[in-house]
Amino acid sequence: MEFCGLEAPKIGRLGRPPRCLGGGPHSRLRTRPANRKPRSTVREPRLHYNGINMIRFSTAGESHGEALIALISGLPAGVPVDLNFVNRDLWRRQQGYGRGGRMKIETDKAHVLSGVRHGKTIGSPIAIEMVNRDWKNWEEKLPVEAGDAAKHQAVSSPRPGHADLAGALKYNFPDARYVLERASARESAARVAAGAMAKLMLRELGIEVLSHVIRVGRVELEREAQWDEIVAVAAKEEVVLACVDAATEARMKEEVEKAARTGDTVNGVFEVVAHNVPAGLGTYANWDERLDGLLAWTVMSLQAVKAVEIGRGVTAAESFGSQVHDPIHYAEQETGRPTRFTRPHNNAGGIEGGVSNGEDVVVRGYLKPISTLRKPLESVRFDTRAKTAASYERSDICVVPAAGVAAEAMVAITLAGLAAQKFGGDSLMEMKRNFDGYIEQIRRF
Ligand code: EPS
Repeated sequence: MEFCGLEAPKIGRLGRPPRCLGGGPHSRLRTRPANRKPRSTVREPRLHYNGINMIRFSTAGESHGEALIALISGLPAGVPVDLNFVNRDLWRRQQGYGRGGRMKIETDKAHVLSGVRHGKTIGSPIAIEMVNRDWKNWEEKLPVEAGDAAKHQAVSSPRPGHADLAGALKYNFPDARYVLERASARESAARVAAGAMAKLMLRELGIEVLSHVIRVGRVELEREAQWDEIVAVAAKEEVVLACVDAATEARMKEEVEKAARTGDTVNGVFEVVAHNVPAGLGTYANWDERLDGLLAWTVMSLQAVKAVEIGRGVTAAESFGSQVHDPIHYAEQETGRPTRFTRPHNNAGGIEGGVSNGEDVVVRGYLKPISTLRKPLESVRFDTRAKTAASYERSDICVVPAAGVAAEAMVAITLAGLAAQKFGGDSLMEMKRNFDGYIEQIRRF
């Protein structure tokens, strides 16, 4: 059978056949008499269903604009939507020792505009709005209409490390105000809202995604964190630095205090762990479908993330192979997981050959320190080019726990995209049936 001029794909890895870009079996081809040749021999392009495209998501909104918007589509119908769960993640992103004054103004809440009815997804795009409470203080300074130019609050000397200079040059802005409005990490609140939706889908497949902090400045967690400890950190009602070890967390806090005292900033490293990920997400078959590559891209896209590590990738580079690779064992008894293959450790971070291997998927993000310094670095004025100090306006001193929550969202969206690709299904029931069948297959392997 022909499908968009190509051989029809088997319902298998993709779960459902791709829709056509017009002219497919649902339109003209079906009504064309069997003996008539197609009008054109040019093959229709096949939709590229990679992990990112299957679940599409985007955000809109500026830091001091009226609202942030998250748009996510591709989730199957029937996923229960618990708004408390979404709002809890939004709250978690606002927490942490070293957060700035803005977090005292905002109480981020998801206002779902579409795609959810009677508490469940309906398969349509989900739009979520989060109002910026601070907008009322900026409405006159940053109006949508022309407004009064005298009220414009210019950012007149670019901050080293921020998008200010590169953005102003690129968009031909006379100052950096519009640049920072969109480049600000405030945008990550919208990612968290979309990511919570992806997490809700993953939760139906038994997959959970959480994060914790493993380094602030020079203070590092010097042991492995257990999944239960990470769960406990995420459940706390008071977030300090989201470290699983209290003594280390106290020393991390001192690092932030040191930065605060000296008008400086400090960041560190978060670790995202995706628990219960089945083997087989992502593939080595094509470079742009490798799970590690997709995670590196999506986590690196977060503000201030300057390096991404999968498992113990950094230490692996300075170690012998015998010390790094995770030996493969086989359990005689049921393990409570789909497979009886076990590993004594997980240096690979749950990914081998760009494919999840059944262990926890572990991704670390390395954050540069926030570039807005109370004791600013050297810069020049945009207008006169005269030497001056970089602009300063209210900012954070340390955001590692918050960035970890934002990275959870990016990991969840990436995994949900690959799960939707592998298991398919327009309804959750259909997706779960395919998922359960696959889990049974790897259990019996
Ligand atoms: C942020 C909101 C921002 C900053 C911070 C992150 O609010 P404001 O600029 O009004 O203080 O606190 O943004 C940055 C770190 C940055 O570099 O722009 C948030 O909601 O996370």
